[in-house]
Amino acid sequence: MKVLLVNPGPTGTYGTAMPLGLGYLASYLISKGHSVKVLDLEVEDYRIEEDIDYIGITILTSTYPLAIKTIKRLRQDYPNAKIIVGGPHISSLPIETLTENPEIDLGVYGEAEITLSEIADEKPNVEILGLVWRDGTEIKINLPRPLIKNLDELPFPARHLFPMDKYKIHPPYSSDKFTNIITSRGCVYNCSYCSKSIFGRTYRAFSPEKVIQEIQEVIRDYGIKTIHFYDDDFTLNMKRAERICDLMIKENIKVRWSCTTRPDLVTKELLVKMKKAGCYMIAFGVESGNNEILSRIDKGYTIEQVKQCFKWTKEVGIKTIAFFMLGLPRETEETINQSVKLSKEIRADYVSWSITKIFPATPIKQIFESNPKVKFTSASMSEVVGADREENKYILFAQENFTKEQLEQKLKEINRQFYLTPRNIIRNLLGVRNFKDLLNRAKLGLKILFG
Ligand code: B12
Ligand code: SF4
Repeated sequence: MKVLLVNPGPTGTYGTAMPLGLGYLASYLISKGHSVKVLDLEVEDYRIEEDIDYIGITILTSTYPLAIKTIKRLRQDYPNAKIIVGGPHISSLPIETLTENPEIDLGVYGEAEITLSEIADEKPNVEILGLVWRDGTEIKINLPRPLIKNLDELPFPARHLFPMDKYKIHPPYSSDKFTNIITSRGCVYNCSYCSKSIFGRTYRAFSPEKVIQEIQEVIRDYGIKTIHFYDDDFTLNMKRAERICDLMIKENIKVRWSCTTRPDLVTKELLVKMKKAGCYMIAFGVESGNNEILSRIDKGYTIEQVKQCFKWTKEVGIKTIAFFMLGLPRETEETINQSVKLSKEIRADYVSWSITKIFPATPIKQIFESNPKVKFTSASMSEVVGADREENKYILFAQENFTKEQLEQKLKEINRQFYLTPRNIIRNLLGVRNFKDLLNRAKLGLKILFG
């Protein structure tokens, strides 16, 4: 069968990266004998392909309004192709997504390589696990698809189908030729704002040897100089992270890389190894400077662990990004001040603040609801991804002790306070690698400071 995979866009997100989910679906379909084309509207113009049997579109809740517009257009341009949707949004709201959108023929929830290839093999709908489908006027949802046990059996993402030269990671990440790799799926933690609709709380990982092969492939085939590992927590299994570093050192792999992880998932020894293996930056979720809030949202670490982790990372010479959230349950002036104080104390190289948003099927909504005075309002697209000001009824803001406008104002003030200190201005200027990097940093700076 001939399959077209589509990433909706442009979303206006600052920085772009290859959509790895579509990359895995493409390579799996090819390995089963299907032919695949890709249209990444985040970085490419809309175009029509010939003889397409199935169109697969990925949807995040944040891209839902944009994706639906794209689907309507695709429906007109491909009247005979079956339209299939997958990704985090439909995995959280499977029935609603099909009910609201008659243009969609089939939905896939959860991990989808096998499910999509069974659809393309024309297996009867009723027999396909993980499928949402139409039986006349009724919408049916089949039992979930069990997760793939051994990820090493999957082929590498089909990067050759994607416009690899068009992806650009945003500063402060390195502006050298970059790609993204994901070395594991899932996370065992339970942070209450986090959407777990695809991989659940089960953690599975590619073997370190397979990870090294993928790194070597992207360097050889695409001239990649920097990698960002998109794992939820790159060091969740610290022994495995250490083994990946050991292999990078042993194979003399010349690449600079960054990753995201939790403050309680590093040791000084591991950080030393990571630095030696080429790690230049780590993004840590910190979220709040108040231990009660951290425990209320089920983070599972304390401020003391956060301080220790930033101290070690600095000592080792790896740059840090700290993510903080504003407007978490029971946030007050005092807890915001504690977060600001912590963000200064840990001396992170970059601090990124965001206002708490509630995504479908995440437990944080119930936490807010335990306070009867909380009011919920929906977000507009621009508040989530920056595209246009369309309302997105599936992403909510909770107005508890602050209105949304008050939080936005706080966010601007905090950013100005942090980035306009002489220390940070000098450090940012010293960090500039070339003219392109300078322009990117200037653009990002204006965006952060003036919204
Ligand atoms: C990397 C990442 C980003 C990158 C994306 C860059 C890129 N092009 O990949 C950046 C930093 C830009 C980003 C931004 C945001 N992200 Co993000 N991100 C991720 C992250 C960590 C990894 C994505 C990934 O590569 N996964 C690996 C692949 C293999 O999995 P997958 O994409 O889910 O694909 C599988 C299935 O979903 C399915 N599938 C996917 N597409 C399709 C299509 C079809 C047709 C079918 C059949 C199946 C199918 O099959 C795939 C293989 O099994 C995920 C968490 C996670 N671990 O997945 C969050 C995640 C996707 N992001 C999330 C959020 C909330 C955001 C933001 C809204 C954050 C914000 N600003 O507030 C923004 C929105 C950006 C936007 N453009 O809309 C949520 C989404 C929740 C939801 N309900 O939509 C997630 C799940 C995090 C979380 N746990 O809460 N993100
Ligand atoms: S550690 Fe990260 S991925 Fe895991 S539950 Fe918390 S926010 Fe989600």
